[in-house]
Amino acid sequence: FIKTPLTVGVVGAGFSGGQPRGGVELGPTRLIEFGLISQLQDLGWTVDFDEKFPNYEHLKPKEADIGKLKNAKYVSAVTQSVSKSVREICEKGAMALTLGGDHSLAMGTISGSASVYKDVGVIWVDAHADINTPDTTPSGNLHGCPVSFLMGLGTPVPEFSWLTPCLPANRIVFIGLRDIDPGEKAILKQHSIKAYSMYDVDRHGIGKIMEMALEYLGEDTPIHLSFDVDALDPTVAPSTGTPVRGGLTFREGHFICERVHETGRLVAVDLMEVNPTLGDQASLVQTVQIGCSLVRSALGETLL
Ligand code: EXY
Ligand code: MN
Ligand code: MN
Ligand code: MN
Repeated sequence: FIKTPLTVGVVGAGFSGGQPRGGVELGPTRLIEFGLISQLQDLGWTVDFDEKFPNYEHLKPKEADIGKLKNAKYVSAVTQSVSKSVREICEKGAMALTLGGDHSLAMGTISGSASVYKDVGVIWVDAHADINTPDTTPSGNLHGCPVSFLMGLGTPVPEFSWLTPCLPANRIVFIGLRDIDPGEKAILKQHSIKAYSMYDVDRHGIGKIMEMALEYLGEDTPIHLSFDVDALDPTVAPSTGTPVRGGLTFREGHFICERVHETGRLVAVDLMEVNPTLGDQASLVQTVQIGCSLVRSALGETLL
């Protein structure tokens, strides 16, 4: 999967157009200020990172909404650009690490990894299922929709014609769910999508959940881990735009990352929805630090 010498390509995707709150575009800057790049180098990785973050402002169209989909043209342009960046990293045999930014970015990251690894399996760690379609979205916020766009569900949106469906329903597993809209529940059921809610985590324990998830995806499958920090309990990761009580503990979150690292088949990681402007200074530090440590775990820090 990932060629040696182990190389990770970092995409600092400071973008907030998939949701209404400002600040999440500062996630990548803060994660890097807190030392993420050198931490990964200390783990033995060669880090391919362009000091200047991609600037997406020039992609911002004047009329950005499409019907009720807010900023849809902007989201489309940015995710298309991210898709290309991730594809190029994967083509080199490096690991693609995308720092968000809001979770609409996963339209780009997963279409990018899936274009290189045709049978990629996605582990989507989130309080939310992010599987609303243009028809079911209650908010019009596209960070609640990336999975349905990747799967090609709902009324097609011409502006997203670049995004050809690349994620079959049996190539994704959700972990940590606890805030799902009725329309999303129906979609999960209709497509028999594998989803472990917090109820399942409590019932089985995170160790068993990960074994079931990995077995489901298959033992030869390249893995794309898409980690929304709001999967963690708000007491653990407070600085995020849509916090929901009753989430993963510090250890459960890290265990997920450690276990996927251990497979040796992790090809892409997204760390999404860190919003360093929400909450006080202590919340910011805590959330950014946990973001860094989740990434380090996924890249092999905590296994002996
Ligand atoms: N399901 C709600 C919506 O579609 O608006 C909330 C989505 C929040 C999504 C966050 C990023 O995970
Ligand atoms: Mn999400
Ligand atoms: Mn979420
Ligand atoms: Mn290792």
